[in-house]
Amino acid sequence: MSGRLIVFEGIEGAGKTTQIRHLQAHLETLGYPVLTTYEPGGTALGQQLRAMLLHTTQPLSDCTELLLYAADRAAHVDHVLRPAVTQGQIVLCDRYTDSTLAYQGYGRGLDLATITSLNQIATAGLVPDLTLWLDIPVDVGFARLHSRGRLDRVEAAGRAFHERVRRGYTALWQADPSYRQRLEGTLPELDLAAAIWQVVQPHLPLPPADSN
Ligand code: T5A
Repeated sequence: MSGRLIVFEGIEGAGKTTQIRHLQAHLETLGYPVLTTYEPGGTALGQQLRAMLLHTTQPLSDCTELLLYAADRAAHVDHVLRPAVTQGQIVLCDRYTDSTLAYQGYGRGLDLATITSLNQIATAGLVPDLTLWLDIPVDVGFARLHSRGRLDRVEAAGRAFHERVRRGYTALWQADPSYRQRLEGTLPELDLAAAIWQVVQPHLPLPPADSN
C-alpha cells in the first residue's frame, strides 16, 4: 500500500491537534497504519529547534526564525515523513510548508518566492497529498488559547499578525485549491470531524485487506 501525507493547517487554536486525534482513531479502526507528527519538533533535533523557536528569551530575527523552521522541516522529512510515506503509512502532520508561507511570509512579511525555494530545499519534493485548512476567525482562536491559559512567543505576536496569517492561508487556498481544502473550523468538534472524513476518504488507498 502506498502511503499518504495529510497535513493540517490553520492559525493558533484552529483545532488541528483535536481533529488529528479524531482522524487517527477513525483510520486505525479501519485498519490503516497511521503516524501522527508535527512541526516544529517532530524529530529529536526538532525538539531542540522547537524550544528555541517557541520559548527562547534571546533575540530571534525573522530570517533566523525562517531558517530554523526550514532546518526542522528538512530533518522531519528525512527522518520521519518520507520513510513513513514510503513504508505505506497514513501520515497526519500538524503543520508543514503552508505554515511557513502563512506565518513567515504573510505574517512576518518575508519574501514568498524565497520561502517557496526554501520549502523545496527542505522537503526535497515531498508534497502533501492533501492539506486541510481549518479556518477560524482570529478572535475565536484567541478565545480558545486564553481559556487554555498559555501563550508562547508566536501566539503572543498579537492580533494584527494573526490576521495577516489568516489572510495568508486564504490567499494560498485561493491560489491553488487542487490539494488544499478549506474547512469551517468553528463547527462543533464532532461535526468538523465528520466533515474532515468526507474530504479525506476519497484520497485514501483501499483499506488493508485483513481489516474489518
Ligand atoms: N510556525 C510553525 C511557524 O511560524 N512557521 C512554521 O513553518 C511552522 C511549522 C507552533 C507555532 O509555530 C508556528 C505556528 C505556531 O505558532 P504549536 O504549539 O505547535 O506552535 O501551536 P499550534 O500548532 O497552533 O497548536 P495549538 O494547540 O495552538 O492549536 P491547534 O492544535 O490547532 O488546536 P487544538 O486542537 O489544540 O485546540 C485548541 C483549543 O480549542 C479547543 C480544544 O479543546 C483546545 O482547548 N477546540 C475546540 N473548541 C470548540 N470547537 C471546536 N471545534 C474545537 N476544536 C478544538
